[in-house]
Amino acid sequence: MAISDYDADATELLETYVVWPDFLMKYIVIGEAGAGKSCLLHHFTHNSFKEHAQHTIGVEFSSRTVKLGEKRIKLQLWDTAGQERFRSVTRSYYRGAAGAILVYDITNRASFLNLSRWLADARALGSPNLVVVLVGNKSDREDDRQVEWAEASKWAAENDVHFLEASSLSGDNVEAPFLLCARSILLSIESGALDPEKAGSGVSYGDRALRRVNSSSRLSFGSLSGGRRKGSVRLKLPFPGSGRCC
Ligand SMILES: Nc1nc2c(ncn2[C@@H]2O[C@H](COP(=O)(O)OP(=O)(O)O)[C@@H](O)[C@H]2O)c(=O)[nH]1
Ligand SMILES: [Mg+2]
Repeated sequence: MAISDYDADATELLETYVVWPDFLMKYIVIGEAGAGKSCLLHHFTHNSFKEHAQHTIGVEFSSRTVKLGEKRIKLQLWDTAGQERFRSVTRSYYRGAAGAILVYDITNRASFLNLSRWLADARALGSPNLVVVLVGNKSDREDDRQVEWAEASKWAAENDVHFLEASSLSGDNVEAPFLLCARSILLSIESGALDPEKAGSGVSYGDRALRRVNSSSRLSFGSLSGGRRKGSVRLKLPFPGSGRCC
């Protein structure tokens, strides 16, 4: 048996046990201090509410791999501090982000009124194809609501961002913003608008994709090969929770 056959066997074995991602995507989570960014991320990565949340100092990193259709996507998640004094530090992490989860607190009108500023920063510094998902957090506190769903939905449409409400406490809709963002980015890749091989795109091919490129000298993603595609991919996105989304 040739050495390359052993290599092929070993690779197959590894792929059975190791989950290789097809893509890596950089996300930033931004918005006013106290909006619930860290709790939202914590629920997404740990499937539980973060008790005794403390102010984020500067920037914190976490990651989670999700599956959309046949694609495995490793999300690299940068949680930023909302306080003004950390602004210059946190802004340096915006560079080249593919996705932004922009969070406000539905019970705090000020956190909604400041959204334009956060969005402008993210658009100025993130990837040119930045996908933004606006999240109205704390939907469990309906009685204290200060921002109506319709008003936020209108703002989102005017500013060309996706929108939904979520609760990091109950877990309602906590996965949806991250999946919605990934789906939009994948569709940009599929349409040829976003090239993962381009620096600053905020997306790169993961090991699984590279392995396929190396072994067959071509991408075997079907349609997910940027502008070179022929067919089209269908992404099934199961949205957990019953919250509204547009
Ligand atoms: N009721 C409720 N409280 C939340 C929710 N998300 C966060 N909180 C609370 O809001 C406060 C700020 O949360 P944190 O995640 O630290 O906000 P950040 O500054 O945006 O990261 C904390 O006291 C959390 O317990 C939520 O969905 N519902
Ligand atoms: Mg925080």
